[in-house]
Amino acid sequence: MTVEIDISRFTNLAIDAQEDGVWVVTLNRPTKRNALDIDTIEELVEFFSLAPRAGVRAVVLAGAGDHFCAGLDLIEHHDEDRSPADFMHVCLRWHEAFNKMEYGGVPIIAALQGAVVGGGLELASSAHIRVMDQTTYFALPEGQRGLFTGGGATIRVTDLVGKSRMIDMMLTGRVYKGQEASDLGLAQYIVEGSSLDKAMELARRAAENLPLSNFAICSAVSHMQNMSALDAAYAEAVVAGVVNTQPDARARLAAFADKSAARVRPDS
Ligand code: 1HE
Repeated sequence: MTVEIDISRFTNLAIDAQEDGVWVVTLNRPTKRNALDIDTIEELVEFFSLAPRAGVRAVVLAGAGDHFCAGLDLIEHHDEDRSPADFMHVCLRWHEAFNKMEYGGVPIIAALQGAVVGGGLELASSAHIRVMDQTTYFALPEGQRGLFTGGGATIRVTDLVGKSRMIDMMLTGRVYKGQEASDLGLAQYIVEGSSLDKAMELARRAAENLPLSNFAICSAVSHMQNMSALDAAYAEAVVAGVVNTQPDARARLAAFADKSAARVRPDS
C-alpha cells in the first residue's frame, strides 16, 4: 500500500525528504508572506493525503522568509469576488487539508516565526506540536478585514486558548507573542534561537517511535475528543489492543525487561 510522493509536482510547497524519514514541508511564497491561495491549499491536500501511506515518519511544517503565514490570500479573494457557495467550497478544501493533517496519523511539528495570523494560525493549529521563537506572533485579524474564520479556528484555536480569548482575538485583533503566547497554549515550545532547529529535533525524536504508535497518537486522540467519554474509552481500548500488541513493539519491551532500555529520568 506504499505510495510515492512526486515532489516535482509541488510548486507552492518546497518539500525535502530527509534520510531519517523526517520531511520538511515549507510554504514557499515568501514574497506573499506565504498567504494561502487555492493552489497552496490543493498542494497541502495532496501532500497530506499521501504522507500517511508514503513512509513519512514525521513532518516539519515551516514557512519561507520572515513570516510563517499571513493567512487567507486576501488579494486572490478580492480578485475572485466569490459567491457564498464558492467561498464555502474554498473553506471545505481548507478543512480537507487541515483534517488530513490533524487526523492523518503522521506527526506534524510546525516551526513558527513572524506572523502566524488568520488562516496561518488555523494551519498552525492543525499541527500536533507548535514551536515558536522570539519573533513569532499570533492574531486573528478577520474581524478587522470584514471576514470570519473559515479554516477551523472556531474549533482548533478555541481548543488551544478557550472560547473567551478566541472571541477577544477576533473582536479586537489582539496579538499574542512571547512567553504569554506559549503559556496560553498557542505553542508548546518557545525558543531563543531558531524554531526550525527545535522543530527538527522534535521531529527526529518522534520519528524514532514506531509508526503505528505515532499513527494512534496523531489520529486517535483527536477522534476521541469528538466522542462521548464512554465511546472514547471504548475506542481507546480498541486502539490500544491493536497498537500495544504490535509485533514491532516486542523488541522494545524485551529491552525494558532485560534492563538495556533507557529509563525515564527527569532530564530525559
Ligand atoms: C498578502 C497577504 C495576504 C501579505 N494575502 N497577499 N490575513 C491578514 O489580515 C494578514 C495580512 N498581512 C499582513 O498583515 C502583513 O502582510 C504581514 C504582517 C503578514 C507582513 O507584513 P510585511 O510588512 O512584511 O509585508 P507586506 O508589505 O504587508 O506584504 C508583502 C507582500 O505580501 C505584499 O504583496 P506585494 O505584491 O504588494 O509585494 C502583500 O500584498 C502580500 N501579502 N499578506 C495576500 N494575507 C479561510 S478564512 C481565513 C481568513 C483569514 O485568514 S483573514 C486574515 C488574513
